[in-house]
Amino acid sequence: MNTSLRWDGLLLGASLATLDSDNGYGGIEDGALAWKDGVLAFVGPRSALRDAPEALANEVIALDGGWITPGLVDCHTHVVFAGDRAHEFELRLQGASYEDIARAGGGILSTVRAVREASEDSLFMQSLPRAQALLRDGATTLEIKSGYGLDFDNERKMLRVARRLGETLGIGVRTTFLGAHALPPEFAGDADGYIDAVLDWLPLLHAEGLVDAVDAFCEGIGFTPAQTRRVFDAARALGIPVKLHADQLSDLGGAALVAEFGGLSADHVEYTSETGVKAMAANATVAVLLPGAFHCLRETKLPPIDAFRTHGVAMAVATDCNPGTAPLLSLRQAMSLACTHFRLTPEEALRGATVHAARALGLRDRGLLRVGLRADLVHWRIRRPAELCYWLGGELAGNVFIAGQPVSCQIISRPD
Ligand code: DI6
Ligand code: FE
Repeated sequence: MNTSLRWDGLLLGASLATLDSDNGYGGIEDGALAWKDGVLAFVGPRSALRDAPEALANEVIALDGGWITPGLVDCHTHVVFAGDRAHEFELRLQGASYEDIARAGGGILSTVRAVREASEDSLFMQSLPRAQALLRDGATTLEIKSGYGLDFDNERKMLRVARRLGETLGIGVRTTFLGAHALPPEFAGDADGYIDAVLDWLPLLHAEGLVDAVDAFCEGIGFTPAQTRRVFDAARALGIPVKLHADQLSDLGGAALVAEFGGLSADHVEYTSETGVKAMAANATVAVLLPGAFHCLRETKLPPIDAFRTHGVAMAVATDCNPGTAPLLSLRQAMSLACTHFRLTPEEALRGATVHAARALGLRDRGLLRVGLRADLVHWRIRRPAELCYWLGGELAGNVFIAGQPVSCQIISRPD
């Protein structure tokens, strides 16, 4: 065959969990998977190949067992931040609550101070190892939020660092503007005035290509539903999709609110009511489960998993990687926690970190192994897919490809 017509790469010798079925893993034993120009060109059993592998592809990679899944999609992270909050972890162990610490000026605002002090390069260098850790455990697409700058320059700095992480590592990055995350000290007592400022920044950041979606923290210690609605109205006017930190610590009706705006996702959703679940179902809003935050805060209120199942709300699983409530550097670990705490099946957890996570970001070109979609994939050294959720820690990911390119997970110690 003319070499220019041949596939760029062909993987053989592993089973495939395509997830390209309504239920089950979409499993294919002794599979073959090929791509050209970064896009999947063949997904099926090896026996269906029409010619000898070497005749079909410029590069043939023979694997020795294991499973190939779509690249994982971490659809909710705050991976760009400076400093850490290990001290708050110790305070919580002594009995302080997350809200107590936030009200005393710690919490999100202590990370805001650290981010404002950090140069853009320093913020990048502090965030890079975290993004690399997520990638090493199979996440080929990351959503990254702002929300620790809380002024124009520092929100912009965070979003620029998020973009730079994507360019440096070759991973897919979707940026989310979370200006309405907490009230900065310069606006103390004037949350509505702060929302005015957020609404001024949004079009400017969007014009710079830094905003793929808009989020807010709708909570007693965050912003009210009325303030959230103002942010969403502004996003809608600019044609930017919305998502929401909804019903994490109390039920303010956040899930129904974001669903009303046709939002991509309602995230956390521990306190979401049946009304909220129905509104999400009616608007195809994905429930993003964040069991890392649930675990670290030792929460007991479970998200309404059965209601999500009954009403057909797609459930995604993400790390929420952040310095306060979820210092979690593995999406696989989040999948495991989703099984243990929320009783997801390992299959639901894998769908949650692939197909449904892609939907929570509005991405239709990834999340499944299907001809025509991006060749984002991970080869795992496992005997069965449930092992992805079964092992706590460890290094299960072997080869990782993003758009058909092999990914190097080497630690980068300097920028560029
Ligand atoms: N909910 C969360 O889980 C993160 N933000 C939010 O609104 C936590 C952010 C933090 O504590 O730094
Ligand atoms: Fe979050």
